[in-house]
Amino acid sequence: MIDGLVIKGVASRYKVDTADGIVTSYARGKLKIDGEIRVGDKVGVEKQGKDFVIAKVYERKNALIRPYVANVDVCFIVIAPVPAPDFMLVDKIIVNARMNGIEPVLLINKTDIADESFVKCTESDYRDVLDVIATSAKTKLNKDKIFEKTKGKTACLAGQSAVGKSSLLNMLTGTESQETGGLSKKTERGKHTTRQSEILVVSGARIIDTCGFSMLELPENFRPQELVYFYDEFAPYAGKCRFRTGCTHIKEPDCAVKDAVESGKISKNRYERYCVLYNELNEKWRKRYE
Ligand SMILES: Nc1nc2c(ncn2[C@@H]2O[C@H](COP(=O)(O)OP(=O)(O)OP(=O)(O)O)[C@@H](O)[C@H]2O)c(=O)[nH]1
Ligand SMILES: [Mg+2]
Ligand SMILES: [Zn+2]
Repeated sequence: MIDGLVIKGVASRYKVDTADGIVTSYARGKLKIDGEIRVGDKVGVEKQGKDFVIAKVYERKNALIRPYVANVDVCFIVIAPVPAPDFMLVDKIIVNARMNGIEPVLLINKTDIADESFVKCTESDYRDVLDVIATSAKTKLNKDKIFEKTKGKTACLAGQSAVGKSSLLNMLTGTESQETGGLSKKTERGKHTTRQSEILVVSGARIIDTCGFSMLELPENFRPQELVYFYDEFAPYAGKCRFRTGCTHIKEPDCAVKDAVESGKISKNRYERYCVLYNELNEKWRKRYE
């Protein structure tokens, strides 16, 4: 058996990068049934006739459902002025990444066609939340900063269709290896150009191009009270609420988080979306357990 890394998968055929080069491997019966092989998985392959088969999937350090990848260190959340960003989606990706021990980083792409205020407002909303990098696949703005975040690591790109994930990868690799697509004129939505995740190696980093998505759910068993643990910018205030660790920062009196929102220390937009997400989770939890 030789070990390798799954760099792409189409149906049940996988490209596996091994010490002997990239080989095409098929999933063995049970693994195929489980459908449990993802791009980013470390696997063992065995030669079987002309082909290779994946005989083993090694334990993962983490795994995401959207994008469907394993063993990543950094998740670049890509937004652009067009298609219009869904910041609720951004906030959910941040929670999902942090739950899995993955560092989220926000990339504001297409700055070449963005209003200055769009970039400024987004940077200000997310300033104390995560690293924000303004970039453009066209002008290559801050290409170095993106590289700095990926050195020696595995990173995935995540976000809506047509925000420019594949274009950014082409910028980073200096090639045109990734197919890119436009926006549908009628709906101003993406065309879902990328259909499979794929790992590319760029200056000592592994970066995964992924399929765009616009829907994301938090796990079924997510406790609403735990949502706040993934809002790093609330942390400096949370201990000062009247109900300390018991405060959800929604309706409680003498809430230091709400005060910080009022005085502009915490982004109002982020806080309002937190409330919406909390209420959604709460509703689901009640239906399920009461
Ligand atoms: N002006 C401008 N256009 C860009 C930039 N980056 C990407 N685009 C355009 O945006 C469109 C979508 O780009 P893609 O790279 O295919 O987007 P994607 O996020 O990979 O989309 P999916 O694969 O569908 O998820 C293409 O027409 C690109 O040329 C940019 O920085 N500036
Ligand atoms: Mg793409
Ligand atoms: Zn509070």
